[in-house]
Amino acid sequence: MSHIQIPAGLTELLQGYTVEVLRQQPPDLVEFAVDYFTRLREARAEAACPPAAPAAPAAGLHEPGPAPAADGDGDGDSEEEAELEIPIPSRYNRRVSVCAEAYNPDEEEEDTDPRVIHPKSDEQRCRLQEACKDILLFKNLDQEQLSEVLDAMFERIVKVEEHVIDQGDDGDNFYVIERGTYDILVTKDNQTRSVGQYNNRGSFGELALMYNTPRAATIVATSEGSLWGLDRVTFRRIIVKNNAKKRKMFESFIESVPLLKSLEVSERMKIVDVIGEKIYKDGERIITQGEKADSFYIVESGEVRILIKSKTKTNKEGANQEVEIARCRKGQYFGELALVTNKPRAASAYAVGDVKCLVMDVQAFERLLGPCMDIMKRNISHYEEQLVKMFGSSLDLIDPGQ
Ligand code: 1OR
Ligand code: 1OR
Repeated sequence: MSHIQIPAGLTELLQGYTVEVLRQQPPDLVEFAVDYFTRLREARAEAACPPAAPAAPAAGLHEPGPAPAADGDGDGDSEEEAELEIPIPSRYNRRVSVCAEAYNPDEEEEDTDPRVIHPKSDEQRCRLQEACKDILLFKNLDQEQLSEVLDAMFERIVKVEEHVIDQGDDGDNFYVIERGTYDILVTKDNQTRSVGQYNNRGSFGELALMYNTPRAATIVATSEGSLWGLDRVTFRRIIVKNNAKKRKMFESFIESVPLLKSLEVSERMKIVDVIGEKIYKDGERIITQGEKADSFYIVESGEVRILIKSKTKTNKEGANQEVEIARCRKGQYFGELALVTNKPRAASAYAVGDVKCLVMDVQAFERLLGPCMDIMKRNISHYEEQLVKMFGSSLDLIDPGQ
């Protein structure tokens, strides 16, 4: 429609700069621009690799600064298609582009999809990797998908009382918490109540992006905080696409878990969407007695020992010893007690041989497992009976841990 020719790549170039300004809030915009574009040019010069092909030898794991090259292919012929090609001299030697436009999530050839890249310093990348290492939605990604997700994430600093998400809005980003505390508020029948909190870990904002629904809750910072955002397009392209694979992988297993039998099929599939698979080696501790709890586990394969510290059994040094109180096998669950009672972990859990568990965070546990709560509570009352049988009298005999 416009008669003015917008040079290919201009929009993305300015967008990249604007995003960095908004994130870093530099005091001097001109100074920052000089810095930003100089780094961009340097990185481009370094990354002289042939377009759209496996390229030069990989550089180090952390690549400094932004690295756009000119639209070397010369095929960015319309304004919409304009992409800023960025040869990333990265661990994957792939030529990528900064572009936040639509894609086909079913498209098989991921490698040709445009990629969103938010350049990061080494320091930022380290913090990002640390914040993402326990994010369940990232657990089943392969290394390349994970790298694409990390490249696309951007830092967002939040102030106390800032609304990160408002219930009812359209979904724009998914967020991983680096630090800070956040309240989860849900408004129903004109009444707003707090239904949970995030405390310096976890993630939120996946539901609107996964299911194309309005935001289901409001998330408000209750302290100063730092988040890593992932845009909707990248989220859908990678996480949602991966969920289709996850459904295939875990569907029949989830169908077979006795605890989940009372759920509708669609409810069980929602569980698959948000679970992550974690793998443990023989003897590895999965849960520590006395610690705060934020996850729930289902044994997918292998065996898990549940041990409790007894005050009546001590080792030579006089320290309380752990005694085995239960075993969990394929299809059984553990780690529900602390979530249901809102208390520290009552026992520790260890892998016997190699173990795979499906893991769910406490928010998903509360949101999706309500219909299974009666079964869990019944089993918890059995724990108490067992406890009396095993230890003769009361909970006083159990060392509460740290
Ligand atoms: P979203 O994209 O809908 C709000 O944006 C986010 O809050 C949501 O994704 C979840 O990531 C997160 N019900 C709905 N959303 C929740 C809940 C929740 N908790 C966290 N989120 N419930 C609370 C469970 C502790 C159920 C409330 C009835
Ligand atoms: P959690 O979140 O407290 C430890 O973390 C988990 O061990 C706990 O949830 C249960 O899922 C699991 N008493 C307490 N916790 C038990 C018990 C148990 N068995 C399994 N867990 N008893 C064993 C009953 C056979 C009674 C204590 C002797």
